[in-house]
Amino acid sequence: MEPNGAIQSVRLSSELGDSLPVLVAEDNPIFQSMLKSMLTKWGYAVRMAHNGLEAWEAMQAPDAPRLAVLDWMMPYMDGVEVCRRIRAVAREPYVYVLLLTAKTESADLVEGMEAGADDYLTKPFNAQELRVRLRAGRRILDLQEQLMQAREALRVQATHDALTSLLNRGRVLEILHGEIARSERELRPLSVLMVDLDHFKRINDTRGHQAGDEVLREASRRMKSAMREYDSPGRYGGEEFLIVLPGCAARDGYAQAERVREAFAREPFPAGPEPVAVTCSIGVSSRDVCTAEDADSLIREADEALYAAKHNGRNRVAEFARQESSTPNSELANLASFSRA
Ligand code: GH3
Ligand code: MG
Ligand code: MG
Ligand code: MG
Repeated sequence: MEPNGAIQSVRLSSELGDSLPVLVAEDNPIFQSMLKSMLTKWGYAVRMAHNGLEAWEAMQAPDAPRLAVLDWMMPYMDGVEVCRRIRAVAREPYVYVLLLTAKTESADLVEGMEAGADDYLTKPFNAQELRVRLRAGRRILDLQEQLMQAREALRVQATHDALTSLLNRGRVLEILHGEIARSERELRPLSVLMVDLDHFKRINDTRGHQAGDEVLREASRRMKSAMREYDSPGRYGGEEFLIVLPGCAARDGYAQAERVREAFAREPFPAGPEPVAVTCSIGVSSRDVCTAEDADSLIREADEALYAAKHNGRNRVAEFARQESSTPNSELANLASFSRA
């Protein structure tokens, strides 16, 4: 299942108070203790690396600091090389790198900046200058985080349905195509469910559109909680949902559909002042192994099975039974409809 509509918020460095972690890489013990005491006094959470290799290892950790102060000359690996490696992996969120250097030749500085350093300071440096430059770095990190949040919000908007927070039609179809390709490649089965609420129009007509929306949201919650983590339920149309079940052959697909049907029928839905009984009908189609062109036929078969479930009285699951020798007119006869209601 994809992350749902909830947008994960990234904390801005300014919101972390003064406890922003910073990696300090420095081989000279005098500079080590000086940097540590200054940065700690300014409120940073200092992680000290004593050479370039230690620094690079620290920066590969999943919780690596996003602010790094790297001495240029260090044993095993110099600061410029650490910086180059940080940029090469292009991790997100961005790491802001400040180089400390005793070198003053401008050619050297060009090398450092070209390796991807954001800023540099020549030793011996003025403490207040280091302080404000680190603050400038934090501002860049904050801007980058805000950008990432905005991008993530857009991604969620583009792939999710605003009412139910389920995947939208475009995204669930994309996932279906992806899972068909995977089924073909890994010789794994795949099932697809088409779920349609029964007599939903009546709920709108008797309870009003808002209550109808509330039912759709609750329906989505119940579907999700009846799913496994890697299943993908999506809103296909108004009160129709397409669910992609990777690794499920016909029998498992059917069982999964039954779980959804039961999750609806088990207890009434909240819908305004009075709860309302809501049921759904589900069509199932499956492949033991897919071929590339199966997307349309899987959906068409699930649709036809759904039609049979409606036709046979609703609140039931029907699976499309494929027969190799079926004639065009016998498709409905091929629909095995089972009632568990
Ligand atoms: P059946 O059992 O045959 O499926 O009957 P039905 O009433 O569910 O089917 P029908 O297609 O006649 O009606 C579907 C209704 O779903 C009509 C439409 O107004 C309603 N609907 C579609 N999208 C939304 C929505 O976002 N919110 C609400 N409240 N209603 C919606
Ligand atoms: Mg050094
Ligand atoms: Mg309906
Ligand atoms: Mg419908």
